[in-house]
Amino acid sequence: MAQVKTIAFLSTHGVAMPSPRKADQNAPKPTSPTGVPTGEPAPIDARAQAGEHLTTAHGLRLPDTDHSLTVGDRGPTLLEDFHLREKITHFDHERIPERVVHARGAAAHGVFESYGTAKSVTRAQFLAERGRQTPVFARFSTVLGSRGSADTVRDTRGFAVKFYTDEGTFDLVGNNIPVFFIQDGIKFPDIVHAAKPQPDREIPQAASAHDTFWDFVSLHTEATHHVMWNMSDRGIPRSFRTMEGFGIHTFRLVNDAGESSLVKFHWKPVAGIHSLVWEEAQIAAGVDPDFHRRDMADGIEAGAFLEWEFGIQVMPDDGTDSFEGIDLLDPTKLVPEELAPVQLVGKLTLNRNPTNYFAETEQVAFHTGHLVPGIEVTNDPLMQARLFSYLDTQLTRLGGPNFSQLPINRPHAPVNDMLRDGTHQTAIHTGLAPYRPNSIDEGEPLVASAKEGGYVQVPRPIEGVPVRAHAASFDDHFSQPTMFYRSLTPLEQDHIVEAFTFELGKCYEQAIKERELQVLANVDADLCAQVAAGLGLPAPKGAPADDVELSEALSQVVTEPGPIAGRKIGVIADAGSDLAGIGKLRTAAAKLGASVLVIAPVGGVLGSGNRKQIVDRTLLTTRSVEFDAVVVAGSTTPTNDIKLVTLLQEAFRHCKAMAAWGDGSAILEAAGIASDGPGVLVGESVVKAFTGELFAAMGLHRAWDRASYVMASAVPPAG
Ligand code: HDE
Repeated sequence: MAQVKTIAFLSTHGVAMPSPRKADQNAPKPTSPTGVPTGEPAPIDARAQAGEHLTTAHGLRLPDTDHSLTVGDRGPTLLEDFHLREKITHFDHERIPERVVHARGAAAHGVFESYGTAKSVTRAQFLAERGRQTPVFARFSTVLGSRGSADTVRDTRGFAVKFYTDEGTFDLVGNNIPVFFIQDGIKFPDIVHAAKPQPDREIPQAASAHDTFWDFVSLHTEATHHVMWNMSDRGIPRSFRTMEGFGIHTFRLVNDAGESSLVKFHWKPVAGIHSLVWEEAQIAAGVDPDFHRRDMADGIEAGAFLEWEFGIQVMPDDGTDSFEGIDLLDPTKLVPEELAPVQLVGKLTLNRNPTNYFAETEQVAFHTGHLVPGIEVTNDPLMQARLFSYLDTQLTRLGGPNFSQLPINRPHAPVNDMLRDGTHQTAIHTGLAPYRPNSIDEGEPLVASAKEGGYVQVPRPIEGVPVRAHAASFDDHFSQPTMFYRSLTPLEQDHIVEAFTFELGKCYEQAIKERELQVLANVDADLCAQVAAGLGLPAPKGAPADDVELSEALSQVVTEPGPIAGRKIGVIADAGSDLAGIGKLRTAAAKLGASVLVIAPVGGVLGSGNRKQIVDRTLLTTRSVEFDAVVVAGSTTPTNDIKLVTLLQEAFRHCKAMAAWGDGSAILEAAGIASDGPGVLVGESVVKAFTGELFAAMGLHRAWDRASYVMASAVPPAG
């Protein structure tokens, strides 16, 4: 609901009175700067929003904030205007440096509930104890773009989760792709410099389709596996709720008995894995750059929470750091689920939107070194470098070493750290002895043994001479990319071909295209031949592996309908439409957590009384990309508005569920969409069979029978 701004009320004497305080001006629940609840409200309001009058930052009441102090009403401004200078100075410093990578993000609060099934492998309480609930904050991001870039660009997505456990904060800072570009953290600046906009003109924004990216990855073949995932449908997710998440690195879990196992972490979306199609992603980037963050915020607001099951693949910690011939320390390799099934250990539900983007989403500080007893790292050289980086970057971004005192970063476990002073210190520490050993505080704070919850690493012998080298097993850059490509359905393979052809087609340097074709030749000859044909270049010969084991789990195409919570149905209607039918559709969809948005020629309200329908979108304010299904309501008057024809044709071309009831089918036909076409449903009226069929089609994500139309380069059906 739009908020009406009341500047001031007039008292009965016509004197301006302060407006009543709004609920969101109340102070947050009081906690100490280190996160410990302080019980009764603090005497001083922590949010500096106390009192009814506008003040300076130092509490001086202000008579006016709309006029600078000037000499006469047409004269120069006085330097003496301390209010003007304070207001502008604060404003000038409102921004902090954006993240070097993952700058564009959106986040939500939620809860993690443990199934207790990981107890045999870890002593981490938030995983081991069945039914235990842990508050979480999850931030999703793109990697390459700036803070203001579009959501639906082709890119890897960050999937970072902060668990505020009673034993300390655990951060799982992962991605939606299970492998990484590089095997050693020392190369991270290289890949990021190559992938970010080119330094001369700073273009392209948030895109890998440019020479420097392809220059680097074609020379640096360990990136091939990640690039294959990026060029697949995984690079353009439909929404955050339909992304898988991965911890990527191998972690070490340790149980109560001190036994350790090696694990890979997985987030399995309850809504299923679902992606955009490329043309849809491109259109959405223009018409709604906030596509993903809007989807998450709207869904949470509507009660369609985002859900994932948390899973682990468990491998023996037998000292070899490898499993079935796969080097577990190499972050460019995954472990196929057929070899080590994902065991589900808990559920994540995101159910609350942040209150303030800056205070929460922008200031949240993740760190791979935020670990809890029972979860340890391995010698993966990428992980090892991250352990340094994430603490270091916060010093610049958040301006000093006290960022753990910001509300979003405060641990929920009690903190007694003896860290003192520093920029932006907000705690008023008491006592005289922030040092150990001491006698003044009788030796406190005490250190904790493993039994008392102390973080004691499992013993692991390390020996060797310092070298700048990797194990020979790191040299296999191609067998898993080949496995990935060949494990997908032909449809998904087509999308990869198109993505490579698009990206390389945007490069200027011929030598770079040719070198990347050589890389593809070592992944799969057909893939290489098709991309080469699209580029108009000869296909080089390579030596792809011909004996790779395939992994069906890598495909995201489903044959059984999944849930449709959070999905959107666009209904084309006007004042004469069967409004009662729309109401029925809305009720049926709402039961499954999906929403109906009415699209009419002009805004306002259709009908009145019980049948009334509010117009959510007009043909001017929406495009088909916003919807998972498009339905034409019965008795809607046909129109030759080109925007409607475009909307219907795009929805058809993007393989969305489409339907019409009553004579609404004539409007589909007029747009060139046959009522008996693949994935097109027509019915007499909105009855259970009609909605059931529509929801099942949406649960399949796409009507892939129309797959040939998805290719942006293919021609849509003639009218
Ligand atoms: Fe990051 N990464 N990264 N990264 N990363 C950052 O930390 C870095 C890596 C990932 O929503 C930065 O707080 C280095 C792998 C996510 O706030 C920075 C290396 C994976 C996020 C940084 C890596 C990631 C970041 C930027 C190589 C997947 C967003 C601001 C050693 C497992 C977290 C910040 C959020 C953020 C550095 C490698 C994922 C600069 C040096 C591998 C999801 O510190």
